[in-house]
Amino acid sequence: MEVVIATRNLDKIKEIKEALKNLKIKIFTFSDFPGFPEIKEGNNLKDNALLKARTIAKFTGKIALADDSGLEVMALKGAPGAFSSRFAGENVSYEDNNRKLLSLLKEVPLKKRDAVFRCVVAITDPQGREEVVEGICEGKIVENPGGFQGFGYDPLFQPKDFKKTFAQMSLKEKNQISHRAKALEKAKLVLKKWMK
Ligand code: ITT
Repeated sequence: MEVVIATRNLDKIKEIKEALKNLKIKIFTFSDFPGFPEIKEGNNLKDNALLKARTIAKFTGKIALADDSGLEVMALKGAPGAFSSRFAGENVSYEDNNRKLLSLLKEVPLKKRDAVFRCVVAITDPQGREEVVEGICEGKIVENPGGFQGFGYDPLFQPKDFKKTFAQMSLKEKNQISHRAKALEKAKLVLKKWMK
């Protein structure tokens, strides 16, 4: 079975490849397909994931797996959510987004800094078969960035029942508990079913 990961985000690709490594599938990425489309996203994780997967399945003629994910901060009424990659503006760095988040939470005490990482994964094939699965990881936003692993908001996110941030965990550790890992566990079941 052949599956294309419908993203240009190298950090996501790394985590997705690691999570799917013991499935018997051949994984393709954007670098295998010149002209891989850029997809304009909206404000809803499920719609975005489906749009990315559909577009890439159509473009490549293969099964596509797309991830749309975001961080929902309770004290900010669920922001940045689907706007997580664009929180500080278009084409900003992870650091710009982290700086904005910390500055908005400056006056908020630790016990009110609850947050949820959410990941929606859509799997589609060129014939129009589609499945959508979701994973979440609860935690809080720390007051000072910690760690250098991972990507995005990882230095600011401390999962529940852990004393370190995602950025202080190895890829293997993060991939046991993260929102993406949980969604991909379900996605694996879908792919196994489609293999039959
Ligand atoms: P694609 O659309 O090409 O998949 P993207 O980076 O634009 O790439 P999203 O629209 O899904 O992807 O935005 C996800 C953003 O949410 C990402 O850029 C990070 O800022 C944040 N994010 C998602 N998962 C994360 C994780 O595991 N750790 C840290 N930040 C994460």
